[in-house]
Amino acid sequence: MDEVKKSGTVALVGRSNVGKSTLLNAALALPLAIVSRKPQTTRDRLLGVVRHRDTEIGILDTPGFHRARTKLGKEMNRHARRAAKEADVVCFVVSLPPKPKAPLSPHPGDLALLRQIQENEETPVILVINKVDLLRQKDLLLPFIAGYTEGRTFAAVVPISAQRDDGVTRVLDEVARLLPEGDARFDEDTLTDRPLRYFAAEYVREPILKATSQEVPHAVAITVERFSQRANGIVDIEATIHVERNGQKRIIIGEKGSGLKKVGSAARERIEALLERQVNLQLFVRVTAGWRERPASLADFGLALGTEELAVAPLEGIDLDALEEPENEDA
Ligand SMILES: Nc1nc2c(ncn2[C@@H]2O[C@H](COP(=O)(O)OP(=O)(O)O)[C@@H](O)[C@H]2O)c(=O)[nH]1
Ligand SMILES: [Mg+2]
Repeated sequence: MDEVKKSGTVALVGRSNVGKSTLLNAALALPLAIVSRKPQTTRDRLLGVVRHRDTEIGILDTPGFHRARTKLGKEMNRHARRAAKEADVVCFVVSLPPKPKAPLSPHPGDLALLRQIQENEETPVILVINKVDLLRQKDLLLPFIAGYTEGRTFAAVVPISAQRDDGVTRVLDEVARLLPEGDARFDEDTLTDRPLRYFAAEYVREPILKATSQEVPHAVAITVERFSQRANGIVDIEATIHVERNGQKRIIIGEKGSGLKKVGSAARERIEALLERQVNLQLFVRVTAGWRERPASLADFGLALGTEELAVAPLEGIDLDALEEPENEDA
């Protein structure tokens, strides 16, 4: 491995569902972050560390900017704003629409967000155009890109397909080019700043996002009560699935517990792959009414950023309706 000569962080920011977490996973060559077609899958920021040639890149995956209806949603937007402020480089990720057809124009929510990010920060911004695999008529791409770049300055523009790992190396090349000289900040085998139990919780949430719809995915939070390893290496995990209402609890448990069983086995497989250990996973479902509005619950569930105010108000002066996003139909 090359000696590290440069180091720094890049924040992946953008609307929900454009493929930020998929891009992080492609860069890590590991499905660390959870991905789904539901908006607001990512709830806080997640750091993944890659060594790219002579550069150590800390990649900050963030929640998608969206019109927040709950305290949870507001915290999520703040996580993203803060990551964009702190990072050395911002990758502003946009994507082609699920069924691209001419004429393609930029999403108005993207333009509103760009205005705010570029006005308030001196940080260089790389425009990443994701999901180019959806485009059969490749000649539509250039005018689409021009819709973003006209009258704006980007440090680079990189069309990619995060899902097919196409163009991801170029994103890392461009990020590395913009990072300052410096020593490695992490051990060579450090992958993330999050503890394993964080991923255990996320990997329980992921199959629930996939199996449920409408309000249920948003009303779910996971806490891990036990995470311990036996002498023979087996890892025992006990986790609670918090929902807001009894009806949601019934949906998750399913007929004779079949729903919960499916969630448990999908989550267990995912956790075992990360830990490379056999896992014994026990799940409980509990109604914690109104948790998304209760600061104490958000703190308990590890979703609060804290009380410190951002120097820049999140999403000030943005047409929030432009950020409305239906569930993604692709993938
Ligand atoms: N067709 C296509 N779909 C993608 C691509 N990248 C991500 N997706 C899908 O878009 C959805 C949202 O992805 P995710 O990474 O969770 O988006 P995020 O909300 O920005 O983090 C998922 O269903 C992904 O599988 C891509 O390059 N091409
Ligand atoms: Mg995400």
